[in-house]
Amino acid sequence: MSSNNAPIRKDFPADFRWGVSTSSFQIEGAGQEDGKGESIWDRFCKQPGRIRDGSNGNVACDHYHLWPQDLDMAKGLGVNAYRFSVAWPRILPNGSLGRGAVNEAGLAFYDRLVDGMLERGLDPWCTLYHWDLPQVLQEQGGWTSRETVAAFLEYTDIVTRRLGDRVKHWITHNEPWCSCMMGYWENIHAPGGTSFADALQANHHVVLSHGQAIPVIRKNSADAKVGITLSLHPITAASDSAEDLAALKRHDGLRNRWFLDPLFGRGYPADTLELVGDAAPEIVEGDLAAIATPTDFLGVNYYFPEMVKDDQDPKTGGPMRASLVEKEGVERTGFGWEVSPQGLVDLLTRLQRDYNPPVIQLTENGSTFEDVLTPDGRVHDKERLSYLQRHLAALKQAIAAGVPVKGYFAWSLLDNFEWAEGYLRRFGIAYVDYASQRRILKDSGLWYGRFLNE
Ligand code: IFM
Repeated sequence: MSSNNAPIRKDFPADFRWGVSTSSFQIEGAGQEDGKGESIWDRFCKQPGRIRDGSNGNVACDHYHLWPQDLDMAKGLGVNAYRFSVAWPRILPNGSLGRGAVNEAGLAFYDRLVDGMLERGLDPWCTLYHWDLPQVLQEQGGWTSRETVAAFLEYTDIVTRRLGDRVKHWITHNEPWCSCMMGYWENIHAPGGTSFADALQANHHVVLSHGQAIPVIRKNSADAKVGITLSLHPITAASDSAEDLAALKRHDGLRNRWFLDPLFGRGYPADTLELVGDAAPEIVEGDLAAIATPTDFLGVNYYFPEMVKDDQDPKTGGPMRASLVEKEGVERTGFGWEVSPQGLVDLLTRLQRDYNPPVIQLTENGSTFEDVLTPDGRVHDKERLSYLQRHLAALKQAIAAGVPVKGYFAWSLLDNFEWAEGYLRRFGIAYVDYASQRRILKDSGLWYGRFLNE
């Protein structure tokens, strides 16, 4: 899309939220500072071969110290909302009160950060869990243990008591698929496991902790809006054959419905439960009702669509007996993810049709490409710019079709620690020169700023 037919801000409702999205472990650094405890990602990074470039989050973007300039940059862009997450091990280095005291210095950091946002006219959107579980809790099973739910509620109570007067948007969890499936089953993320049953049990506890945290947040943060963020994918079948269409339904069951159905009060999808068999999570009476506690919004992170075909070989087809098909000739990001603005329209309209959430917030959307800092001191990231423009055009289309999307948060403000990929992937609309910690708005960031200030 040329910038001539790029969307303009006035195409969107006047009260639309425009934001940037970040997370604690990916940008903060200060890995051992001010009493912070070890997280599962600190531990994971120490295991040889886990992180592609052998890096860790010890320094990252040094946002722990450079946050004033990062917030200045966000303000300069013209966003009115800023999404960040709290690092649990900064608040409870020992995971829970039973094991040790609250770390005042950790709370004080988020006090400063939130005050800094408010001073700059940025509405703070706080994610409570963006994957950095205290390592001590992992030692008792991490999210596979029901005790971690209790610890999360304690942590939520502490954070929302402290920040709840100023933070009015809370996201309990970011992308349970990634923290549970990629962490406990696919062996890609911390803590690094290979058990499907563990992943499903961990996920059950994650969504249970979400539901049980909602009243705690509401108690401590008057008039707060509370939600959860899921990574969701529009899925198509490789052909119209009955087999591939059935594979689509099975894959969608685990990828999307497994999360959406219980949150929207339908329990786990029966067809998927049957397929997971003995790996199904242990569910205690009352859990499903807690998980379905009404929220104010559904947070959606959209990156790419998927195509699947029938595959009855358990080695390649997995428990859903479906495998991914690489589409040929499609545009892809540096990660190899398909670029599909239409996928965003398809996903959002499907969510509205099948689940009818009161409000959807697009809490992440972005892309990684090989960025080059050129001699003119700029990063001419024309692919990311085009990605951003076309996804905003798609968003406009979805809103026109009646989907209640009320906010868009670009992932991410800064290049950062991209989990198992280390610093090899740059998602920022601002380039980070890690050696000097200089930030340089890329062309995509400069355009986002112009778009917001039009
Ligand atoms: O960097 C991640 C983020 O932490 C969660 N959502 C997807 C992003 C890109 O992979």
